[in-house]
Amino acid sequence: SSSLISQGNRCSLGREVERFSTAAALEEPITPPVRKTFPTLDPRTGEVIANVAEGDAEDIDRAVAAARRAFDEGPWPKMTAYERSRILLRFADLLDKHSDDLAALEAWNSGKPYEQALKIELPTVSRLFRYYAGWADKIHGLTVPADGPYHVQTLHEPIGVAGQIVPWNFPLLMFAWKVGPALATGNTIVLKAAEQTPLTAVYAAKLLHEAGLPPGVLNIVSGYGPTAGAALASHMDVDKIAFTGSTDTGKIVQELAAKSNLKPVTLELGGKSPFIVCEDANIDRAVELAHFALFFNQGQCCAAGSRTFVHERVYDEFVEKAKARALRRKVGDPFQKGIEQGPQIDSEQCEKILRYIKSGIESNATLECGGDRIGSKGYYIQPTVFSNVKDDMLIAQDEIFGPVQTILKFKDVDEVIKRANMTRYGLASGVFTKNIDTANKLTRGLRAGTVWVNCFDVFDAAIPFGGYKMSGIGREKGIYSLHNYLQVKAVVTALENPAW
Ligand code: TXE
Repeated sequence: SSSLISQGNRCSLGREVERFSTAAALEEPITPPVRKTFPTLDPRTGEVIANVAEGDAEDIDRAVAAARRAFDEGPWPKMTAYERSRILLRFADLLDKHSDDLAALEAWNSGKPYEQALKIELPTVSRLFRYYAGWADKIHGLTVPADGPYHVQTLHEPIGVAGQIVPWNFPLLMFAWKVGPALATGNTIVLKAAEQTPLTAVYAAKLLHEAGLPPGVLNIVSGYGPTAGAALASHMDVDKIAFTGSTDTGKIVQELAAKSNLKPVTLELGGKSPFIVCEDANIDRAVELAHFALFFNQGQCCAAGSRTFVHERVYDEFVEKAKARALRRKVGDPFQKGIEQGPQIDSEQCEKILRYIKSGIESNATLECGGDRIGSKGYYIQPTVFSNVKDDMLIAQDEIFGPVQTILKFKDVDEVIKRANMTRYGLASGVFTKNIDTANKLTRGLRAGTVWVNCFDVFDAAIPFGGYKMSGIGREKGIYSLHNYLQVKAVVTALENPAW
């Protein structure tokens, strides 16, 4: 990986990716003909890392046909669950072995700090696959006590060919959240990587192949949303679609699924999560966690604590310290040691964030620090803090998806519950208090898929994650995620000849 890190533009891995990345990836030697390519960029500079196969509807057709064959005829669904489990365990070991290369590729393609990718994300990814390997042979049906002389049982069967569409903010982690439960339950997959970050999914698919995954079980398509993504969501031979991305695109995906074959849909969408600091909280710790909750991953987190509500008694102290912390944040080349924040993913996101900052200034929120782009090369943005933010400002309502903290003031718990819930989103929330009654009131009152109390962004493999309201449908991770990829079949057997 040192060569990966030091070479700005191209490396042997880049060229390899050029050859490999395309549809039907695991069918004989992973290389269907490449008809078109598109460049994938380094967000530090905007320069080309590699040209990647551009899969379109035709490639999706071929990938789905491969997945269909692997499901209907292949060894995969017939394998024992223990064998499937062992493949996932071998894959997890390979992920650990290659974590250096994968982290470097992830940082290079997405701009996230290399140390973050290596020390936080890669271990989380291999842990996730071990977690799902553990589930593979523990999926039970029920025996059902029905009226009459019948023996009734339920079989939990794989759903078939799963279509999966993932975003660019955590390319490998989202790969794991999607692929882990689908494979553990015996499905086959066509996964469309985000157009900004196709590289690590292709690398990981190669490792799964090496771990013993049979041909056709996992097919990676690199390509754009309206072409490859839409073709997958509307495909008649795809049995289920899982999507992570924006709420607007989530609506399109659900519509395409409904208009084609009514395939079931799970969606993990945007958020505007409250982070609530009560008057009794340890302020220094709350400031640090609120900072982490918003700025982690360049602010590009669906769960980001993007509305920081602070009790009026500690508000001024909090704002001052939050500003000081943001000013201390180390922004720079993600491959440099100690860097906390790299560039945003691309120019489109960079421009979007700058427009929101402008809107915050225009609506008279107080710009405490930041507010500008850093340099003209790459997509770096200053850590930005707004205070005196009001509920109806755009910066308090929309998902900015960047390093912009907005701090609001509140007076009492009932009021903050009401205001925290005044959003179309309901993905996550954070609560900071030492008072058990306040904590209980908030955890029951907040309409969000996760409430973190005195912590934030705890993403254990066993903890379910997903949204209320327009933040999504269904849950990923944990036991709940398995049901997204299983069908229930009721088998009813007469115990004796019925009278009729
Ligand atoms: O998202 P899209 P974009 C939010 C965040 C961000 C905004 C826009 O606020 O600023 O979304 O980002 C595929 N049919 N999140 O434009 O479009 C696309 O190719 C099928 C939050 O990148 O949702 C990619 O693979 N698929 C989010 C994936 O959808 C389509 C993470 C996500 O892209 C498609 C990312 C179509 N018509 C952005 N159009 C989170 N929840 O974490 C696009 N895609």
